[in-house]
Amino acid sequence: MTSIPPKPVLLTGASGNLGRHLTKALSALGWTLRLTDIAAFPDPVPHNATFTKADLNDGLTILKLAEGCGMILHFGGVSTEHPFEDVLGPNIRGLYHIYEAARREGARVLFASSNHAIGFHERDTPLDDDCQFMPDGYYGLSKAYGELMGRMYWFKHGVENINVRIGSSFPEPIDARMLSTWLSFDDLARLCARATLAEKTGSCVIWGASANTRTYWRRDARDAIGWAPEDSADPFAAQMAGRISTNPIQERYQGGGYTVIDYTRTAPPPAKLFPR
Ligand code: 15L
Repeated sequence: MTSIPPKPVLLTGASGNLGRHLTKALSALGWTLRLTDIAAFPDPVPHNATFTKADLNDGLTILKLAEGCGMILHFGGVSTEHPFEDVLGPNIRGLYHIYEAARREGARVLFASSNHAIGFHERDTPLDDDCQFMPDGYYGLSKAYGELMGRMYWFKHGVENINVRIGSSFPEPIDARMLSTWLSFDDLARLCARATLAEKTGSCVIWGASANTRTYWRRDARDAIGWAPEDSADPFAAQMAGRISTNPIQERYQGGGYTVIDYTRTAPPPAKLFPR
């Protein structure tokens, strides 16, 4: 299999931390990239890439940007917890524009989903890719909606999509929770490459985490696309020991700090998610 996609790849959210790393890694492989973001691109644009400043709310521009592309790596939109009205445009309407563009171009989509789509699962409950959505805020809810949008576009229009439930993609783990959720930038770049080059993907879910022995997550579609993480948070274990919060709710759930943003429940949390 060639390592260069036959058509250009559209990367949204190119000016963010993950987008900048992906730009560097994928352009170094010789890929032709179309970069876009609502914010200016802070680095020199690689010679085999172009950058267009655009708002995901602007469907026409997104359609034009995707013209001739075979893959859309969708990292754009609001990437942390925000009020509902701020999430709505970029993450819901914007995602619709991405999927309409993919449908028109016959392109595949990699959707940067998040662990916050399942954040209210308890940390001691290992999850498979078909677990229930348990969003821990408006941001996580938009990611759950995004995954469902992918499923609909696959069944209805044959648009392939890989939904990567990213744990915590940072240069290094910064707290004890990330010993479970950390995804190295390099593992992410290799995952995007495999998702782009795989012969078929259907509509699938991948847990976006490195090979962390303390992981919360198990089965997913990684074998089908030929990806396996090569890095691990394990070597940071001693350094992260004791880096936990004092909030028992935050420490109980997989979504960590996001679960306690605007948390107003006063009764103790339910012992089970779905008591029967
Ligand atoms: C995310 O989805 C965010 O984009 C990132 O900034 C982190 O907060 C991460 O989740 C996490 O859960 O650590």
